[in-house]
Amino acid sequence: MLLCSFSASPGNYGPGNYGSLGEEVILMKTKQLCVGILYRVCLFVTGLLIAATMTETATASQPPNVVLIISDDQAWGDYGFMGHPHIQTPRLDQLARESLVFSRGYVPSSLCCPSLATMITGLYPHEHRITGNDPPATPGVKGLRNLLRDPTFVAVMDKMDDNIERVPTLPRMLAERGYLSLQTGKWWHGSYARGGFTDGMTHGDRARGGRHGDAGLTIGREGLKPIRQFLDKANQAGKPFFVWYAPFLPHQPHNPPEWFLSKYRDKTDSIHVAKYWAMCEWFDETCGQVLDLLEEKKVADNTIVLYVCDNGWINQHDTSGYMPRSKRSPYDGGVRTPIMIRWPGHLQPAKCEHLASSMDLAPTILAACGLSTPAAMSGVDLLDSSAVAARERIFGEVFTHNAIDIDNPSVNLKYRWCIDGSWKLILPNSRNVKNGEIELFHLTTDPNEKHNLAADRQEIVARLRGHLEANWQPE
Ligand SMILES: [Ca+2]
Repeated sequence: MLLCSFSASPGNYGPGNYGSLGEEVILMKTKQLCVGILYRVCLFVTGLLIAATMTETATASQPPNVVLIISDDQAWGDYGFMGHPHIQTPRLDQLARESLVFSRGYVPSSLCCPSLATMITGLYPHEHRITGNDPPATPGVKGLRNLLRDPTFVAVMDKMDDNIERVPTLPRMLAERGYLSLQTGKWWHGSYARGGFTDGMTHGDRARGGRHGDAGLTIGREGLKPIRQFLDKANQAGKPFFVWYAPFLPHQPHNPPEWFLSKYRDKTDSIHVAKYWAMCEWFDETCGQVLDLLEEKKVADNTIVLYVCDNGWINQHDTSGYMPRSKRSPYDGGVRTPIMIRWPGHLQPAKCEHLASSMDLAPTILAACGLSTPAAMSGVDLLDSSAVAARERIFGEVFTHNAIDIDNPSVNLKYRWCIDGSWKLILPNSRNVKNGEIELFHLTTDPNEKHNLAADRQEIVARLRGHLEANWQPE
């Protein structure tokens, strides 16, 4: 526009600027020539500007790609950016500097299968009905290896897996906007296709070890080739993509490469703890490799990266196992996780102290990708700051590891919990927790949940209990 205005100005070519007729004629011809050239230049530049505008519009209307990074069995504080004194997570620290970080993030359920099912559906376990990792064991058949060969057990597994086809999932919903979706890592519901992914690693064949990821569990531990190939495929197809990156990390087996383990051997007197810490750094390295891949393929600027962990893990001192107040428990060691969202050009990096839940991931992704959120999803769009600030409480529910009844979540329930501001209520279900007691903690002053205030603050117990009953009343 500036060039056009300049070339249309008559002052530069006015006759009063020249001394003789001959000169004037020459100058007039020169002027006409110049005007002609400038006119063409103008048209060319205008064309370029229109083309550039159209390109911008096309880019703006191109839905963003989505990468969901899911840690497996890692406590909420076990990152550099969350303040751990020894564990080094340089790549996730960098992601945190570039992201909207919810340091008070939670998952409703502190066990892998129901937790992941919540992320991909935006539903509570009592809603998607996937409450445990496995169905009830067949009487008389002992050991998972034998159970996976038992036709009765496998038939019940398949029936339990049907639940994922009964509910909307992110890949199925994103497909409505033309997305290609890739499953890598953990996946509990048979083939990746049952969740609506267009591409994936997990075959789900029980005869070949299908249970919680099979071939998918090599991702990260053995490189990222399937993701690299998928990004090329999406690029060639000209389609937006969704990547589910749920590696078997830092999950057991805790067998970190020696170059990581050597950094932690002298940081603790427990080799088991040192190995877990090294696993956290190994996982961090693979997250960095995923982010590098986005840069290499030049898609990072139009890709939303979300981060969450499926459940906590506090390693025991004397063995490679978890402490009671971590995985499978309703305590923060089991259900709390940082949640991060990076979206270059759309989201200012910041730290948010409001509550967040993995229930929010699906609504957040759908909104960012221009899709409406099904009414059944009760989470909020985490990019809607007013909705985040307005929410007063979040809920969770913890079930038995093996479902007792695959059709009725109430039968499998162990605990419900609610966080309202700084207060956290844990309500045991007497059906599956013998001699359990109601617990109330003030997380701000008692982050390790050591001081049960339920007896002293019964009015708060009653209030939070009312909220829990309003959210879900088990049978
Ligand atoms: Ca897990």
